[in-house]
Amino acid sequence: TPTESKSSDDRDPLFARIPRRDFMKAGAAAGAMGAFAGCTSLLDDDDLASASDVDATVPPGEHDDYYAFLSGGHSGEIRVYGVPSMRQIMRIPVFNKESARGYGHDDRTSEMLENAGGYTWGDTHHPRLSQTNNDYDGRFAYVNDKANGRMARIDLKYFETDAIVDIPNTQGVHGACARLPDTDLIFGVGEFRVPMPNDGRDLDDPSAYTSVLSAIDPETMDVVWQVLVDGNMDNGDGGKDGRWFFSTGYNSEEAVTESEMSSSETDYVKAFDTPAIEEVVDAGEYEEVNGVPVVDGRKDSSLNDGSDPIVHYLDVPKSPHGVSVTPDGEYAIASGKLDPTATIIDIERLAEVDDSNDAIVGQPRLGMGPLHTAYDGRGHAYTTLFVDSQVVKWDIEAAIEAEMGSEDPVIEKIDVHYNPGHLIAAESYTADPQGDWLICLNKLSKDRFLPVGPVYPENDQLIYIGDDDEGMKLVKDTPAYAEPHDASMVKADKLDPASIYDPDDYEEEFISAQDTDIIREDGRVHVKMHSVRNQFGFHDVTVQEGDEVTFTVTNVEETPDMLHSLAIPQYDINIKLAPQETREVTFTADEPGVYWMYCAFFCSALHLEMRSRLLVEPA
Ligand code: CUK
Ligand code: CUA
Repeated sequence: TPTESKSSDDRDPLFARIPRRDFMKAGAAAGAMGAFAGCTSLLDDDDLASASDVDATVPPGEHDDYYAFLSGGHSGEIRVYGVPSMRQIMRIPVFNKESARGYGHDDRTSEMLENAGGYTWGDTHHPRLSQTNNDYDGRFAYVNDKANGRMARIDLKYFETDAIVDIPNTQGVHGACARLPDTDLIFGVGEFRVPMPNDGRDLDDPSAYTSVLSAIDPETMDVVWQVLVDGNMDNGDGGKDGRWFFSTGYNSEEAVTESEMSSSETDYVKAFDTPAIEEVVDAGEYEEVNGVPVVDGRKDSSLNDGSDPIVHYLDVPKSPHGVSVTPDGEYAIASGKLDPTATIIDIERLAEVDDSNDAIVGQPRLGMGPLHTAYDGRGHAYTTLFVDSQVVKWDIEAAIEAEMGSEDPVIEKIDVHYNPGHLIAAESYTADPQGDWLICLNKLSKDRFLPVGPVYPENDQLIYIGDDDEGMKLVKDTPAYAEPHDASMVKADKLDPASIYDPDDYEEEFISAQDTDIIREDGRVHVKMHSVRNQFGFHDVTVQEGDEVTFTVTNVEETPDMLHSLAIPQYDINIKLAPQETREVTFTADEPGVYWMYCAFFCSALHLEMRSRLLVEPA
């Protein structure tokens, strides 16, 4: 039936709030399009041929054109896909422990996770890659932890997490984005409002709760300042010229229940004038809370009452969710979520007008549940419609010329399956999007894949957007484990990952065959050993019950792809060792007995023989 391809699902909480007439309209359009889709036999052969024209096949042995970095939501990780094949090439653990990469098992990564709060999970939403001059420079990716208010950095030389900051004074860091053109600040957008500091005061006085925008130095990963705001925030994006940062927000009502949070007709887009905020910090006009300078950017702050406020509050309908800046840097476009429109903010005007709302220059009517917007670099915007289960393509300049609320700027809609959140077009977050591929990250897959029990995969759909005459083409379904939110897509030749480790890049001591040694002093045993096909530096390592044991292990191979690991199962250890990599692990040998240590990567025909004994003598 027509409605099966739509998300007209009466359990959908968004649906309950859409005005009745909008529902009717959406329903009618859905019915019409669904009926058409159900009659494929009526399409002539030409239509069918053009629908399969786009070739996204990448033959065996060939490489993709793009890397896509998808967040993994509350799996805590990042996934790396090749586009257009949509093959998952790698997973990068970030806030989660992961045994196959030894992440959270060796001393360095477990200390990093411990120092970042010691949580065992996180909720990654927005992976953004570092840029130089508004183009990807291949150095780092940054991603937020919405759950525990953290920000992590991934080193793209090794595709591994190398720093995490646990951001003080905030709970739930949602939007994550950089100040461009040169990624000189990373912003974490505070979502949940809490007392400041959250030390037991004002427990049940929500009017005293606050949320903050946090600015993080991308090199040191220190929080350098925060701005206190009214209402909470949601997503964010940076302007292209080093000045503005935009965040959406719901709950301008500052309420604590769902119905109160969505009661008012408008919420804020906040525009942060970041150099002005830095001046305020330099002038010492802040309060230090938990070691961070906190600037008051609330509406009634004295810093906001002149003609040049540090934070502009724009009234945008209704619980705006996504916000993204156009590739030319001229507009910030925010989506209404509970309103069928998107709001176009003219960034240059923002600095000129007395009333910030006068910088709103367009409000096209797009459809039900608009969430996020991506760009092709040809003047088009692509917005996900969560409730309608569609992607709508529209013309940005036409939307500025049209009357507010007009549907005229809409060029085309395509059904997606189902309930899309983010979508990402190739290099959409740079000044020069590629305009060919778009991935739509759908929250529900319903009937698209073989059933696997009550937990369904999500569906990341590949859409070709490179042909404005032929229109958008849905090319591929890709099941995804819970749950991608956002992604960044970068041309493959802009990244230059290492194929083996460079020992100069880490602090652990490189252990060659000659260095292999056991050092014992006062209840401490330091085992230094190399590993190579098909053995560890020692056949046996003997320690005393109660000894504190450190293994420093190097994989001395120089052949790419020749990984080993050191697994000591009964001590819950598995450290992975890529070629030329050294890792350390420390534990207390508190159980006497014989423990086989083995290599967990299938490294050669004698891989199973690559094992040694840990002998723990009773005290
Ligand atoms: S959010 Cu998840 S679909 Cu974190 Cu950008 Cu909109
Ligand atoms: Cu080394 Cu298996």
